[in-house]
Amino acid sequence: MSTLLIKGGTVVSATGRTEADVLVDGERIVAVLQPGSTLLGHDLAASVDTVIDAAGKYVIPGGIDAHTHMELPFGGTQASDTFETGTTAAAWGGTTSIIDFAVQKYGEAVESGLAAWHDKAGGNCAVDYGFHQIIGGVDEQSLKAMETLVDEGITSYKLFMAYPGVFYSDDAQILKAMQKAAELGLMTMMHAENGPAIDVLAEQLYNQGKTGPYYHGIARAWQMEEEATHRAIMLADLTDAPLYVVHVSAKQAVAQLAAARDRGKNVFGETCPQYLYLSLEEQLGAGGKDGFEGAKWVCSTPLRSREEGHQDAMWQGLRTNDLQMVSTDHCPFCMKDQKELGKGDFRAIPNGIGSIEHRMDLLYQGVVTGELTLERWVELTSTTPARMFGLYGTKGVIAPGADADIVVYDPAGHTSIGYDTLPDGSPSGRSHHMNMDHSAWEGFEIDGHVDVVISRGSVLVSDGTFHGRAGHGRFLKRGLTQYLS
Ligand code: DUC
Ligand code: ZN
Ligand code: ZN
Repeated sequence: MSTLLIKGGTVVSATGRTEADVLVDGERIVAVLQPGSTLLGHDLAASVDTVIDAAGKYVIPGGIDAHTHMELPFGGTQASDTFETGTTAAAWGGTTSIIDFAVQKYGEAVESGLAAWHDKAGGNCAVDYGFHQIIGGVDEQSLKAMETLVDEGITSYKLFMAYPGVFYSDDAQILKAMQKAAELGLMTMMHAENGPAIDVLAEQLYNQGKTGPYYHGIARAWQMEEEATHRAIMLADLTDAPLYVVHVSAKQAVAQLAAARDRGKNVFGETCPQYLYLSLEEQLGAGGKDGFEGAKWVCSTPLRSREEGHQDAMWQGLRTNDLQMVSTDHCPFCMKDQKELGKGDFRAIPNGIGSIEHRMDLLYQGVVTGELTLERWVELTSTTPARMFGLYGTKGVIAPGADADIVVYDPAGHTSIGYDTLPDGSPSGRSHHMNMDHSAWEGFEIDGHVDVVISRGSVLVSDGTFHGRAGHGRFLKRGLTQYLS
């Protein structure tokens, strides 16, 4: 077992910051000490195997991305990152744990969906990983199977109010699942969009010849998100089931969450970097309403109008704790052969954006621009995800006994985001590690840099080099949520 001292940095937690040295023995943090401390007369720097100089840098708990989709079969294709490529990209970006979604498809047993996810991820991850369980068909069998999830370390499951005929659950199914979840202590995660109504709107637009990616955003109107969010909250209220609404993008949905929280309900919301920075006009409409470049940014819920102020409302929700977390909903597809499936019909564009590598940086930029405090950055990207999904203590904190998942972040560094070939084929001089043929974040500049990434005491990234390996990441058996009021 090796020992490590991270020396001279500013340790940032969800509640404050302090100058401290962090001592790691094997996989765990064993002490957080006054800078330059000796311990029982030992010169620590001379006694450990490795010293990392963090002077002038932030020392933060490793990022936890609680919403990813590696190798997800979706929209007639499959998300382009494998567990190996996706978790390697995560490590490069300072994310040391992910929670991916195991899928039970309609007609399939929950147990076999889950086993398939263990097969895909086992031995292939560069960082630690857990699972939520998608229940794509709520029936007697899947309700019964939910009873085994807690023992499997899977304490949250996702339902969809969208995608009729694929993952969709109707209100009766949602009610039954929430009753079961309340009994078991499971967190219900909800894709809150009114799918049947959206499908009608999408068909009408298509029949009018409005076939480009821009119309994906028009069909998935904010009213569809607000209505479904409200309905999910009411069903959760009735059943006393804690509710976590994923990928919130409409300001009206935030208002629904805020109102429920003001009534004391255990209702939570996650947003994603794309809903903070990107918009209907600039990205989905890139290349004009009938262009196809906007396909890069087709995701659901959709990017929303900047004119309507949704992005500002997301930042505000993060400040006021009406939204508690930022995950990526990392669901990458290449343009070639994947997004292109929807040329001439936006309904066939696979839904998803790849951001796992950039979440910590993109949110840090919110600190630079004054949207968030440093402490809130740590809380949103690591501490709350750990508490929300039953990992806190082991993950999400720099404290003795916690896993040594640590990022050294340089506020004087710089990160230029992008991919090496621009849409016109010319070189951009930038690269990423996600398995994608483009970047949804081309041209984003970050006034900070992920310098060193440590997972359970192993240095995965330092000096611009990846030292990790597929198979380092372990399955995280999660406990029940630690976030309920
Ligand atoms: N919802 C997700 O959470 N991820 C991918 C697609 C979707 O609709
Ligand atoms: Zn979803
Ligand atoms: Zn998702």
